[in-house]
Amino acid sequence: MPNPASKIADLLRQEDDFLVSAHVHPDGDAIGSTAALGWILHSLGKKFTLYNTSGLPQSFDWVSLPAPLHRELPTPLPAWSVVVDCGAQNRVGTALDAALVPERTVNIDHHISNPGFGALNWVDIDYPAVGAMIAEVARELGLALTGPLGEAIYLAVATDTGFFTYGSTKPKTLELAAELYRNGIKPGEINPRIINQWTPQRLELLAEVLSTLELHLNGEMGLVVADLETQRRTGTNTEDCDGMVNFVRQLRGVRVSAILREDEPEYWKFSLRSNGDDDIQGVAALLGGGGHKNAAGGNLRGPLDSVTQTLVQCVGQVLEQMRK
Ligand SMILES: [Mn+2]
Repeated sequence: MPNPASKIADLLRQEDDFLVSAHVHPDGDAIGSTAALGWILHSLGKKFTLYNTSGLPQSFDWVSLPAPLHRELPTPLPAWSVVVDCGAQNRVGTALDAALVPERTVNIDHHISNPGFGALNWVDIDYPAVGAMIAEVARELGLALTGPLGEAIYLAVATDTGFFTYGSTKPKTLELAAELYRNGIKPGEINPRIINQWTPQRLELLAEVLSTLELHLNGEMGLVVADLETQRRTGTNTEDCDGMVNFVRQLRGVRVSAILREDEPEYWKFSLRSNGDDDIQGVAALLGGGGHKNAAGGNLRGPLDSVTQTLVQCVGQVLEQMRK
């Protein structure tokens, strides 16, 4: 597609009445991209609704939004839906998944699994964050990346790149960060605001989760578990488990780190992390999930023992293939 950012910019300019949604249990890229698109539409004087069935996580309550983030779908559905950071259509949640009209959907994403479920699809895995793609759309529209728009884009890009440490970080990513810094973003203010959002309960959960560490595959895979009982005991929820898998990645010799998070009795969300050339997107795909080369996940059903076995087996299989 010739310059997809300008196609999307044209559509935003020409049409009116948009729904903006990212994936359920939104992370920094999802919230940042939603907010950034909202600010773009606000600048264009468009009618729009920001939507996420999970609502705004407490850790993002400081993010400046041009309109409230609704948990309920508006009826009727706005003329256009812009879906961001969703590798599959059902990532928007059941209500919007059922209501989405493909012919009136714009799909902006950076997941390799994305099948292109919209009328206008911009899927590019070279972007480290959807927020960086939204920045291109803003540029096409002649909007400066300043104020709340700049902040939203910074939130998206900083969080999805692990504060510019992951392999997805490109010279272009750092150039965007430099532009945002020049435009007024203060790293000493915004980074602590993004990072330092933990509750004592969450820290207690982390301690318990890390104590479940098991090493598999001759120490090349580290696995921790956050079961429902531990979440209940510490007064935390699934959202509080976010990012814990990264601590396991820090173990010397570990190539793949994993967390099994119990969302419903014996229904587990697995998240995998790796570094460099260790591509674990294939592991997730084997198990019906998706993601990126170094960060992927999916769901598994069953007792912990068998779910663990399945996951370890698949990781082992993929690591073995990479040795060949
Ligand atoms: Mn993302």
